[in-house]
Amino acid sequence: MNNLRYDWTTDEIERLYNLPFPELVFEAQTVHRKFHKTDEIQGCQLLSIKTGGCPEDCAYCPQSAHYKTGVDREGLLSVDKALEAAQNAKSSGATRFCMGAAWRDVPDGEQFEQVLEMVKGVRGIGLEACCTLGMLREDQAARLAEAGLTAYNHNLDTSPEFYGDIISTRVYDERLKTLENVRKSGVTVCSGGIIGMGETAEDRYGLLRQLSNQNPHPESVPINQLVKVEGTPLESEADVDVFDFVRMIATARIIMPKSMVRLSAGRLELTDEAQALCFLAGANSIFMGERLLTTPNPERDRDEELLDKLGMKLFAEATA
Ligand code: SAM
Ligand code: DTB
Ligand code: SF4
Repeated sequence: MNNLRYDWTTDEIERLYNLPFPELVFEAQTVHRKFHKTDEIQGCQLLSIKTGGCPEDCAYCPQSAHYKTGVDREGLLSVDKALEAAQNAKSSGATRFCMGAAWRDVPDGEQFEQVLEMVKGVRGIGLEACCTLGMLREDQAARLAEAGLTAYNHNLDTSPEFYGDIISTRVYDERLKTLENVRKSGVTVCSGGIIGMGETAEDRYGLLRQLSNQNPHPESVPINQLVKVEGTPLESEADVDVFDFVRMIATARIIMPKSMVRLSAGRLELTDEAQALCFLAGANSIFMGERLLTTPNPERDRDEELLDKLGMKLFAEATA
C-alpha cells in the first residue's frame, strides 16, 4: 500500500475518495504517520512580487486583466522590499517563502535578474525559496536552480477535461511542459489545484490522477479552496462541502505519501474543526500571514491559537 506508485487509475482514486469517511481518514492517517510527523506542519509565507494586469484569463483569478476586481496593477517589487518581507516571515515562524508574479510567462532581462537576486537573498536568510511566475523555459529553470531556488509552483488546477472551461489563453499541455522543465532543472515541483470552481467529482479524480502519475510525484501539492473574488467569472460559485475538501486532502495524502500536502487558499472559510480534520487527513502545511497574494488569510494569532489547542507546532527549520 505504501510503496510509491505512479500508475494510480481514476477508478482507484474514485474508490479511495468515496470510502466511508472514517475509513478514508484512517487510511490517510496511516500513510501520514509513516512518512511525516503528525504534530508538525510547515508554515509558508506568500508574497506577491508583481501584482495584477495578467494577460491570462483564469476564471478564478483576481489578477487577470480580463476582469474588474479592484486589484491594482503594480510593477515588480524591489529586491530590498522582498527580502524585508522574507525576514519578517522568518521571524513569525515561516520556513518557506513563496514569491508569486502575475505573469503568463517569465520575462527575460532585468526583471528576471531581479527575481534571481530575490531567490539568492531568501536562501541567504535560511528559508526555502519558492517561485510561481507562470510558464518557464528549460534555460530559465536552470538559472533559477543555479540561484538556489528550492521549489517552483505551477498548478494544474483541475482535470484536463475541465481546464478549457476555466482558462482559454493556454492549454493543459503547456502546464505539463513547464513542470517537465522544472523537474529537469533539479528544482523541486510544487503543483496542485483548486476545488470549488464548478468541477465535477470526476474532474477532482482527474486532477489527482494527473498529479500522482508524475514520476517523481510533485514534492509539494497545494490544495486550494476557491477564494471567490467579486468581478471574476467564478464570483458566485457554490460553496464546497467541507467533507469533500477533506476527502480531497486525504486522497492526495494516500496516493502521494511522501509529498507535502498543503492546506492552501480558502482557510478563512474553514472553521477550526474543519482545519483540524484537514490535518488529520494528512495536510501538513499552511500559508501564514494575513494575506495570500491579493486576498485575506487568517491572522497569525488565530493560527497560533489553533495549533496550540491541537498540541501541534510549526517546523522549526527549513528542510531544504
Ligand atoms: N501567474 C502564475 C501562474 O498562474 O502560474 C503564478 C501566480 S497564480 C496567482 C498561482 C496560483 O494561485 C494559480 O495557479 C491558482 O491555482 C491559485 N489561485 C489564484 N487565484 C485563486 C483563487 N481565487 N482561489 C484559489 N486559488 C487561486
Ligand atoms: C497555491 O497553490 N496557492 C497560492 C500559491 N500556490 C501561489 C496562491 C493562492 C492565491 C489565492 C488568491 C490570491 O490571494 O490572489
Ligand atoms: Fe495570471 Fe496566474 Fe492569475 Fe492566471 S492565475 S490570471 S496566469 S496570475
